[in-house]
Amino acid sequence: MSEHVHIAIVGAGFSGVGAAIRLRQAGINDFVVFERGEEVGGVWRDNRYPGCACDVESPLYSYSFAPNPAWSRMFSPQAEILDYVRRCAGEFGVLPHVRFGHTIREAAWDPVTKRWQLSSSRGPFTADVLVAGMGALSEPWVPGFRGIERYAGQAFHSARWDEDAQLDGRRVAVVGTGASAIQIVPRIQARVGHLSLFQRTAPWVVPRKDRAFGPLERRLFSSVPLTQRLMRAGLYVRHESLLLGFRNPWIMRVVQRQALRYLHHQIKDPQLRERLRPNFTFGCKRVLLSDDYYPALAQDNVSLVSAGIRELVPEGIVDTEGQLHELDAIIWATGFHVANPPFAKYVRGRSGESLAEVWRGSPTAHLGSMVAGFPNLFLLTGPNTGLGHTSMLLMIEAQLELLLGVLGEIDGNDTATVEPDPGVQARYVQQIERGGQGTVWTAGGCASWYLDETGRNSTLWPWSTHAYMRRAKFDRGDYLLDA
Ligand code: N01
Repeated sequence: MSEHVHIAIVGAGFSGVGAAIRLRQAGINDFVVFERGEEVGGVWRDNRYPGCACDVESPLYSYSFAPNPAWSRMFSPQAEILDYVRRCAGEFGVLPHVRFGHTIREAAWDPVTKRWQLSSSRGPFTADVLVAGMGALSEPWVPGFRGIERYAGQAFHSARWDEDAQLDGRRVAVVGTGASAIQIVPRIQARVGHLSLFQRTAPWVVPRKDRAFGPLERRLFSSVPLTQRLMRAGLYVRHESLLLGFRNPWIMRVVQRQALRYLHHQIKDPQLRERLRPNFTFGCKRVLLSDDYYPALAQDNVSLVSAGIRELVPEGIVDTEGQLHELDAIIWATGFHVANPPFAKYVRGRSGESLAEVWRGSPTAHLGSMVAGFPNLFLLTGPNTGLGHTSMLLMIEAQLELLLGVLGEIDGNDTATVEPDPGVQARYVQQIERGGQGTVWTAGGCASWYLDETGRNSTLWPWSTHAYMRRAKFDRGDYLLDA
């Protein structure tokens, strides 16, 4: 016998916890949150590498309905963000709804009962509505290098940091130079014996301009909440104004000059500087914020390896120039399965096809949230809801309002199923496609994880978050409704 729940939310990260909070605030309590881990927090629970912090300012990287006057810094560290999600889950009454240690392995729509059949690691469930809050950056990805299984030393992914790893005084490689790597490198450089940083593409790096919030400021945030709301509004406007450059790459040339000056200022060795000089337009890949990345690379115990990786051998990594880098540990800072999320393989719609089969490597969804042929499935942080310029929490909250609209239709009008009209979805996807043309993400001359295997941007929302908030409203006429 399957246990039936009205709404099944999968994942207790920022989006899943946010969904649970908004449901409770709307008076909906018939829901369960399935979480594979043993605590809430999603990526902020899983990413525990040294230096892990948010690269969006905390007053903006937080729920609008739960300001946190206690943030210690502008860019808070991972532990504080995790603590914030935990506290929100507790204070808003979400925890009693969470089933920890429940991994959803399959979800199939049953057209006869009009329910989702869920197979979990702890037994079967059925649900009227399935809300996927698994996140876009939750499945670590390690390239399948030749010989990877033969390597005899320690190796782990940045998002699965090995607390017992012996790094002090050892020969360590970091592979990758994305947002994770540039936070890790400065924190381990002084501890390790030698650090080899494998760089395939030099990223754009700009100063982080972090600062602590003093006790006075924090007291002001808690006694006059308007002050923190004003700060959030200011940050919101500043980030949205960056969009002008992302949408008009020529503007980025000005910013590029500043970033190159920063590189010049921090790296004195002209040869190293040249190898750290990016060869694509600023903003095409995620811009990295760091004050200590370049200085760490200039230290004597660091080598920047810009040759590719040919294979792994028991002793270490052999690069494409044939040089063997002997290693005690490898840290894969190589990113995540984004356009091909593993969950897409196990969510099956009305025809029995999985999302992966329908998407064929290029995900699409109406308003980034619902997919034709997959009734009552709602994807949080779905296709084209990602951002390259501001806080994801803004998109998540806008999606949650849309979710409440869908649930209002189901619960208020005795509608059994809601799914987007395929024609409406196709037109929406075309608009997104057109909106992305000419932006730095598609025209900036880089290969980023924003683009899928077909070269399409299936990840980012190409306009302002305000435009998405306006757009993501439930409009009955756009959906096929079934009683
Ligand atoms: O992963 P990435 P990440 N050989 O995919 C390299 C968020 N985040 O974990 O640039 C050699 O960005 C790859 O090289 P290239 C944030 O949204 C946020 O760092 O493709 N190298 C790249 O350098 C971010 O964007 C925070 O040429 C290979 C790196 O691995 C997202 O997570 C902090 C390779 C992967 O970079 C992912 O960041 C951290 C190969 N075969 C992360 N394959 C915050 O502060 C890949 N690489 C909020």
